[in-house]
Amino acid sequence: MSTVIKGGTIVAADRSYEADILIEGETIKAIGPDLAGDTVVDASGAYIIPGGIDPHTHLEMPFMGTTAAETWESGTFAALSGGTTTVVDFVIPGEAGMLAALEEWEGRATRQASSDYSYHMCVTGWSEKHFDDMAKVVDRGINTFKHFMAYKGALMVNDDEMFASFQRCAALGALPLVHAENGDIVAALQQKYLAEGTTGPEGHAFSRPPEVEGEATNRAIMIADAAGVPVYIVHVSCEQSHEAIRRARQKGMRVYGEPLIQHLTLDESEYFNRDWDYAARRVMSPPFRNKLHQDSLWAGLAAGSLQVVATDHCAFTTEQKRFGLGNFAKIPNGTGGVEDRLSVLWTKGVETGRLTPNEFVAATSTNIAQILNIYPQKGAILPGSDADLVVWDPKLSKTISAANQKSIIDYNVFEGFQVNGLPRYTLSRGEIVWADGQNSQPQPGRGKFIRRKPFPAVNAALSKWKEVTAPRAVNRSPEHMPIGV
Ligand code: DUC
Ligand code: ZN
Ligand code: ZN
Ligand code: ZN
Repeated sequence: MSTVIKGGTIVAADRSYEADILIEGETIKAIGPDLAGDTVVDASGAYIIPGGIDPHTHLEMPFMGTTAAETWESGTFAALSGGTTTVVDFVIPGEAGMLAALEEWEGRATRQASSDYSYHMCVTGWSEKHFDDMAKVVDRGINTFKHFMAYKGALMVNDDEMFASFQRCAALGALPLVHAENGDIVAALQQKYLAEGTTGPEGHAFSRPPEVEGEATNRAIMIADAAGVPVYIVHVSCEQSHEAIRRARQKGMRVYGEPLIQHLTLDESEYFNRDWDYAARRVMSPPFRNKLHQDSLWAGLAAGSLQVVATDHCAFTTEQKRFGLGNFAKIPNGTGGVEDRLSVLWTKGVETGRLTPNEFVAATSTNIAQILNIYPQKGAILPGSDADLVVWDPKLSKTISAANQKSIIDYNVFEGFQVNGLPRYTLSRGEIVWADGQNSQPQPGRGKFIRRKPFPAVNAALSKWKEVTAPRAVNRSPEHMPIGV
């Protein structure tokens, strides 16, 4: 059985061109003019883009005394309906450690996922067991480790723990990810605002100003430099953080920055002079910022100092948000976005001229695949790549509304947004899994775990301290080397 996608314009990260795509089984077999296949998918008048990759989701995550309500079943189908064919979710170890948590995540994902998926492993403390478990996690096909510099008393790691973990990442060829907010200052500001009687959702924004993000981003980058490892900063929301990333990149460090579609398009006015539910539904960390910060993020995407656009999809119901009535610090942090990332970015980015269609593809798919080391299996339209393809119709439009979304949450932070550009078809490994207007259904269990190998790249530290001590011992056993290196 073969499928040919005919009549469209292929938009890759590096160029756009007209060609047909022949798919055999789950992969792309050929690209060229006048190809024939058993089934024809009509792409006339449309673009063909590589399936979106959302590098940042929290499906069914236990967090802040509750569990994110978006399930693997609803979240991954919502993703496909919006043109995202792979999600990368965060595994949070509990008392039983990383490997036990991984089993839990795998249990949920294998049964429920309609889209392909991968994981990042969170490092929430440090011990000899963490040191050992990280190697086992890498052997399981996970090459990224996430560190929270915020959420004091819960997920937060201190600098010594982060430095130990970063050094371990360097030795394993893994990439550390960082949630960069100064958790000590956030905790102090939360107490201050609560003591002053500011208990509503606006207190959330006041207690997490851009300075706490800028400080932590700088610190994470310097610790990464000391450890000689690249670093990826998640949900970059402000100029202070973006500036730190720009500066490091200019010095030759591999530092990556990930803004979210929410921070690009929603601003701090969402928290002020609103009814409680409206504002609380938009409480996430970092909070939404003002227009100057938004402009900085858009500029970074165009200039390449920020590389990817994610969602941090971590969706709670209104009822769950109300756990924080009377105390903003207890409002579960998180918003949705996995369904709408591509259409909102197309409308607010490409249609406005801020991004080219090729930059759009780079930020939603190709750059992510490269940074996470799954390119060109994912993120590419090339012979041999997985046939994760979206027939992207710039003339399809809709008004975003919770009333007709695939997400099972009772609201949508983009409610009322008019978007142009939607998938006519989404193909996952060669199969049409979403067709506009055709009542597509989730296929729980269809999604596959995507293994990610360690990286060839390390950062030769700019810091000099290692040169005057012992040379760094890098443990690179052959199974930790990517193919071709
Ligand atoms: N921020 C959120 O808003 N939710 C999940 C975790 C995070 O860091
Ligand atoms: Zn040991
Ligand atoms: Zn975070
Ligand atoms: Zn997150």
